[in-house]
Amino acid sequence: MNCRQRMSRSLTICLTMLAVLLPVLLAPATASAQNELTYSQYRTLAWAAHRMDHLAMFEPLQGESGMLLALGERFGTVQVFKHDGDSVKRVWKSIHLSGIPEELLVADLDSDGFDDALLCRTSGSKVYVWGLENFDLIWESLSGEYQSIVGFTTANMDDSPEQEIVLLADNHITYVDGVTFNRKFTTTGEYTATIVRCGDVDGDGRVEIVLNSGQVVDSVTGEIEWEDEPFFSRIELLDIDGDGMPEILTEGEISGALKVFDVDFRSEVRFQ
Ligand SMILES: [Ca+2]
Ligand SMILES: [Ca+2]
Ligand SMILES: [Ca+2]
Ligand SMILES: [Ca+2]
Repeated sequence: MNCRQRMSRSLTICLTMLAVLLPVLLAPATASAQNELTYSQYRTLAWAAHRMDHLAMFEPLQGESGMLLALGERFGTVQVFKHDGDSVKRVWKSIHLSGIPEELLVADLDSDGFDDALLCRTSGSKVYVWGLENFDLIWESLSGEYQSIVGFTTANMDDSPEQEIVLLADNHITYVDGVTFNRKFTTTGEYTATIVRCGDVDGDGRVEIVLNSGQVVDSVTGEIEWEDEPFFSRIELLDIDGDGMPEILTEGEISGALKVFDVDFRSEVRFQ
C-alpha cells in the first residue's frame, strides 16, 4: 500500500466514524427539538384557547419551547399550564378570586409588541391583572366598584401609547388605563351588549367601539355613530377584504348564518 492509498484509506475510516458518531453528536439537539409542540398539538391548543372564553394561550416570555395555557376554573382560581411536546405541567395557580372566572385575556398592555399581562373577569364583577413575568398581581378592580361586568377587551383607545382595558360594566363602557390602571372614561349612554370589540372600522383614524347589541360607538364621545339590527351573539373584527379597515363579523353561538358588516359603507357585505 503506497502513501496515497494509506491516506485514502484513513480518509474512508474517518468518514465512516463520522457517519457513526454524527447521530450521537446531534442527539441533544434532537431531544430538545422534541420538546416543541408538533403542529397538531399547537393547533389543538390554539383551537380550544380561541373558542373558549375561559382559556387563553401565550408564548413563554424567555423564548423557551412550548406554549402556556391559562385556564379559569369554576372553583375560583386561574391556573397556568406549560405544554410542550411531551408533557404538561402546572406552573402557577392564583389565589381564590372573588367570583368564578368568566373570561381570560392575554394582552400587551404597555404596547411594546409583546404580551405582558393575563386578565381575568369574574362573576364577582371584578377584573384581575397579573404580569406574565412572574404572575404577580398588578391590579384588581375594587370590590363593589362595579355591580356587573359582562364583557371586556383591551385596545388602545386614546392618545396614550399604552392599551386601555375596555369594560362593559353596569351598562356603560369604561376605559381603565393599562399601565396606571386609572379609570379614564365612562360613557354617559347605556348599552345592553355582552361583547365589546374595538377597531377603526370606518378608516377615519379613530377607534370605534363595536357592541354585539348592534351599535358602533365613537371612542371619544361615547355617542352612537352607526346602528344596525342587533348583531348575533358573537362578534369579531377582521379586515376580510384587505382595505385596511376591519369588517364586523357576527354569528350565533350554535348555528345559523354569518353576517358581515362594512361600517365604511354602512351596510351588510353581500359577497356578490
Ligand atoms: Ca408588552
Ligand atoms: Ca392608550
Ligand atoms: Ca374610526
Ligand atoms: Ca376591510
